[in-house]
Amino acid sequence: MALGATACTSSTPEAPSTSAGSSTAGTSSTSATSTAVGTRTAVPPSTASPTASTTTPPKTTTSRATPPPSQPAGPVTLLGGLDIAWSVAVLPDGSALVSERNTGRVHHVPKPGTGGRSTVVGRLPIFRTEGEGGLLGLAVAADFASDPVVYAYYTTNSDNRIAAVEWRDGRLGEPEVIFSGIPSGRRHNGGRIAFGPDGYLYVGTGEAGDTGLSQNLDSLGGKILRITKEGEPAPGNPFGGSPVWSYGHRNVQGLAWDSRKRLWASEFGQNTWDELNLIEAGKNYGWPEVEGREGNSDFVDPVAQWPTDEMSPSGIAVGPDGAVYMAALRGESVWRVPVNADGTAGTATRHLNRTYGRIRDIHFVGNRVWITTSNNNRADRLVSLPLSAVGAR
Ligand SMILES: [Ca+2]
Repeated sequence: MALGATACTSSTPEAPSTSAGSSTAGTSSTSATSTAVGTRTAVPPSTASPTASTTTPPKTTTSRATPPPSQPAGPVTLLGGLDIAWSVAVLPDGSALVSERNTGRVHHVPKPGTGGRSTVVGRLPIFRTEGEGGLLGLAVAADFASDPVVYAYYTTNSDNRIAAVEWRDGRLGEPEVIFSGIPSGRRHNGGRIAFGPDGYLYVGTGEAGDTGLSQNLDSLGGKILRITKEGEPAPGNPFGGSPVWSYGHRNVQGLAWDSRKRLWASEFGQNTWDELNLIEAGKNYGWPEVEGREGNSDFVDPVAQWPTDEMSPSGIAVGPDGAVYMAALRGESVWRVPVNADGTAGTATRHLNRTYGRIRDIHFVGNRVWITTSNNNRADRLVSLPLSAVGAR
């Protein structure tokens, strides 16, 4: 009975509306914390994690050593009870904002260990229907401390758009739309936004189910865009005064830069291959002409690819070890992908397999890794894990 009504995109449903079987999977490893629905759920799961016992070496020397602050070694649910935890933006003070796709709410999560409690600090005016739209990406620029503005990507009844929202006195102000007209649909709304090392805002969009948009340079759909904080095409973009940075994408929900300032992007495939791409200005990544590696010189092949049932990638992050980490929805995992100076990838490894259900976003924060889940039924959460949980070093 699943998905019978929509013919065009069969096997990689990004929306978890039919994932009833997985909706309880996310409670397996930290079930002790998941009952504390709502906001403040930082319960130390002292016995919940198999990794916890390896991180505290025995002290056999002097007794004057001061123990480290009470940062639990294992998984910690920082925020629970969410209805699709789509995106995390970490603020300079170590606190974070979390977007809740299906409600439009933005939650503020205090820096772990400070004892504060999470609060709802704003709500974007989304138009929510069945499907993948809603409040999607959040981003803050590197100069947030002096210019405290939060950028949010969300779906209305006519488009996807980006608003700048002032952050003042611990609240979000009124959203000011800076960029609009990104195609929207039941599926393939893109939605990841992130500031690059050049200070410009990069935007991953989707073709909204109209595959012809991806190769059309006059459409904002199926692209990675690069714009200023004011929503103008960034200077130096490859197509004159266009915001388009790269094209031939199907649905981009992951953007991250490595230490060489290279941009990596995840991409949902249709029936065969999900992709990790190394993005260069003006290049064509193939959709819908090709999916995965084709060796066609008209298009840029992905650096790595996976069968769609193992991956369906949303957020990505570069770890402290320089590898690219990909949050997998359908694959219900985090994939670690070592990447090389020449732009090739080593052997990918799979972590957290079916531990938390569908994983939407990933960030490295201090010496921890944070993930969000995307299982519906108000069971979604932000979880902090030790680096070892995803194979990071
Ligand atoms: Ca491609």
